[in-house]
Amino acid sequence: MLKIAIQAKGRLNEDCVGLLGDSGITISGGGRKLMSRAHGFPMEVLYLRDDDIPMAVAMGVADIGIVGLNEIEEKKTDVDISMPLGFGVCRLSLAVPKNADYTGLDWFDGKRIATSYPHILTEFLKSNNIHAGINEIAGSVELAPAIGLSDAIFDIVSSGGTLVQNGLVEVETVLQSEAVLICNKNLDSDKLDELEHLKFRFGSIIGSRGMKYVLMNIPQASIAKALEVLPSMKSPTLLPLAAEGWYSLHTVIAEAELWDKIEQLKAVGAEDILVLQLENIIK
Ligand code: PRT
Ligand code: ZN
Repeated sequence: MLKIAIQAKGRLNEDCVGLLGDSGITISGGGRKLMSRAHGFPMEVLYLRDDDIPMAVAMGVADIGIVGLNEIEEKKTDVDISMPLGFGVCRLSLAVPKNADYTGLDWFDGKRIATSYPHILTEFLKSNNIHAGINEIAGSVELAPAIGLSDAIFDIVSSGGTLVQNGLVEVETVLQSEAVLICNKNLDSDKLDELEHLKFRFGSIIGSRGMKYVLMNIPQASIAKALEVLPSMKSPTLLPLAAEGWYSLHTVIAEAELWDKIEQLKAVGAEDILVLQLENIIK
């Protein structure tokens, strides 16, 4: 039976539990226990701090885990990355005080940079031939320049709000990160098989996120024009209506382009357009 390590509490916990839940896998007890049994899939869930998940998976304490790519890159743990999961999206960036006369990477030469990600930063500085001091601190990195602990910071940025609040500006992005599914490198064939089943469920859920199922009535004469507008997995479904010369057209549209497409479809003659929540795309 697979054992999955997820963050006990923190930013990734809710999305992990959400992804499992959408995949038909519920867990009882939540983060209050160290371990619990999943329902809907033969799996045990281990709740850990995110920092400990890469090592736990590398050592086989857990077979698989969900953690930010930033943690994997920092710890250089020997695990396989199975799939990106589309949540926990952030970046690791260098930021300087907003009044600094930043001219380019050379600015960092001889400066001190505070971070919780010393290994990623060391590699980046080395590959760019920059000689800067690194102050490793565990938390509240963004406060370091204001209290004189460093000249700049290297930290996780998501909306950028924290940098603005602390009078800092992002000047270089070093790593794009998101939550990833990781696995131990020596899983036996039974566990690899179970992992494939799990990845299939995750893939269906992730692929359907942000997609809408759209139905509309359309006169036969407009179908060719509508098909030019529509993206679709293969080709949209067309069903004849009882009314002569009319069809019901069904398709899937990404949320980001939904209103654009709807306007174009209306312009070519589509009517009675229904937009439905899409739960799952199983390919
Ligand atoms: O207790 P535990 O050790 O498990 O958790 P933690 O406190 O170490 O980590 P946690 O829960 O804060 O973050 C877990 C993971 O979420 C990180 O490793 C990233 O992969 C991911 N993630 C996504 C983020 C953010 N977005 C994020 N915005 N992690 C941290 N932040 C912090 C960042 O450090 C900074 O202080 O949010 C602030 C910046 O946010 P913005 O939106 O103001 O730019
Ligand atoms: Zn942590």
